[in-house]
Amino acid sequence: MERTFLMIKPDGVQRQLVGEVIKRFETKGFTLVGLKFMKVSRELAEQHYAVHKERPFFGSLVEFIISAPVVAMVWEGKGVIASARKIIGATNPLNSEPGTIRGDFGVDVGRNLIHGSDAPETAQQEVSLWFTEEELVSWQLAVTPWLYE
Ligand code: IDP
Ligand code: MG
Repeated sequence: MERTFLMIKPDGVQRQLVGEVIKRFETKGFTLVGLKFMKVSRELAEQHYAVHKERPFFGSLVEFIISAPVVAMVWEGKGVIASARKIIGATNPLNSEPGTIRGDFGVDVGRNLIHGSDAPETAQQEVSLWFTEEELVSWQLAVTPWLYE
């Protein structure tokens, strides 16, 4: 079963959208396997966004991520990596479709509420960057037979 890393960014926490965001992944039918509420260290933020190191927004992005608490999560399910990206919406909330998290709640690209891994390789990297094996819980939803044929 596929796993992905999601992070409700400081703006999502401050906007009090934690419950709303979790609800969207729960009601879709995905399974929560890891969750922590935390202040992010500069080192972790820089590692997480290392791919963007040369971009002009890298400095302000890291400052923003470490500025206030985030909710780090791992979700599991069939096709969860690509599906979560659809549920989240396009990077710039002004281009995100209504019905997506960014489309429904955001305006600015630097305040786009939530991160989601973009591919199987990055999902694996990000899950192990943010969580230890012991912090992840293997379990099965009781409704599994009603979600999967
Ligand atoms: P993603 O979060 O949709 O995967 P990426 O291109 O990987 O988007 O960029 C990572 C994060 O960097 C974005 O979510 C956004 O917060 C920030 N970002 C991306 N492009 C810009 C920009 O042009 N200006 C300011 N911030 C940006
Ligand atoms: Mg990205």
